[in-house]
Amino acid sequence: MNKKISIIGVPIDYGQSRRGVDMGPSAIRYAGVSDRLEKLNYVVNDLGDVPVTQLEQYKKKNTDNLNNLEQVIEINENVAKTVDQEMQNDYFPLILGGDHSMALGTIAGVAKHYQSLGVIWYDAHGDLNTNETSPSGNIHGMPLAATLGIGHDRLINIYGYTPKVKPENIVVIGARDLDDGEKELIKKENIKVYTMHEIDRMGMPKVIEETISYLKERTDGVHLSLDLDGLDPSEAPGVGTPVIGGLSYRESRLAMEMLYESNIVTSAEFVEVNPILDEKNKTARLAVGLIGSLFGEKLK
Ligand code: HAR
Ligand code: MN
Ligand code: MN
Ligand code: MN
Repeated sequence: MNKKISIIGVPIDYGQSRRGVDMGPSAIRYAGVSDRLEKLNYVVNDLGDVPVTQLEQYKKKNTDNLNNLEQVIEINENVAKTVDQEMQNDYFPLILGGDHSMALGTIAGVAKHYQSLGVIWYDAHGDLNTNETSPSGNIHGMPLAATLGIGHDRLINIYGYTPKVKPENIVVIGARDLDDGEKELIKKENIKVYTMHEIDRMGMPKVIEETISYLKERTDGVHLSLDLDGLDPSEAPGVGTPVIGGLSYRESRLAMEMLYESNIVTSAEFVEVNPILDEKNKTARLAVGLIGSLFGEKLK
């Protein structure tokens, strides 16, 4: 693994409707992410946060069913540029969120650096809606579709190019709350999805083994996008859209450990940590535990 890491905070909450997720990057820093990585002998460069204007009177619906579109676009152009620059300087970008709409920017910045980027989407949700299929108009439910070039023009063209990722290069893990439009898109584009049903039947080790060999065959870099709501809310309560029946911390940690051993992950983001909804910063601490294991922390 690249021994130089840039931490980039994205305190965005415009992609959804719950207050407090903009404090996610602070909560993860407070839970000790830098120390944890320095103990593993990484050089850690915390760049602080990408600028996000906090308007308390926000929540603007637009006529295209895209809430807070202008803010989401502006912030993500900056995210893309920052991620791109850090990669040019040979740092591994570790991005902390913030709601999942930030993946529009992270993947825009990352994908330029590869011929065929792979994406692991670890999430209770597919985030495969478009403004036409979204039940909420919340952009955090749309970034994965947008990276495929599917959805509203403004969203798909962030950082000036589209598409960013091919549908066969995506693996979704942990899905258990998919909207009808998302299910149709999964079928149409033949996207590889391990729902909780498959994970229960196969077990996490097999799911991750398959994911690794599937992505190794077709990609030259892999971005991990981990939404903390992929975990079960009994363990990770600090998220805006909890869905019961999720992954345990242990399973998730094992997944990260196996990804570390495989050496395929080239960028990562940990998103949707909402300290206002959390219990004693538990969810941020879980995020830090998962980050530690992704970067090679051993239990003995
Ligand atoms: N699918 C629903 C929507 O589009 C809920 C999306 C919730 N998304 C996240 N990110 N928390 O995974 O509104
Ligand atoms: Mn705010
Ligand atoms: Mn998500
Ligand atoms: Mn989610």
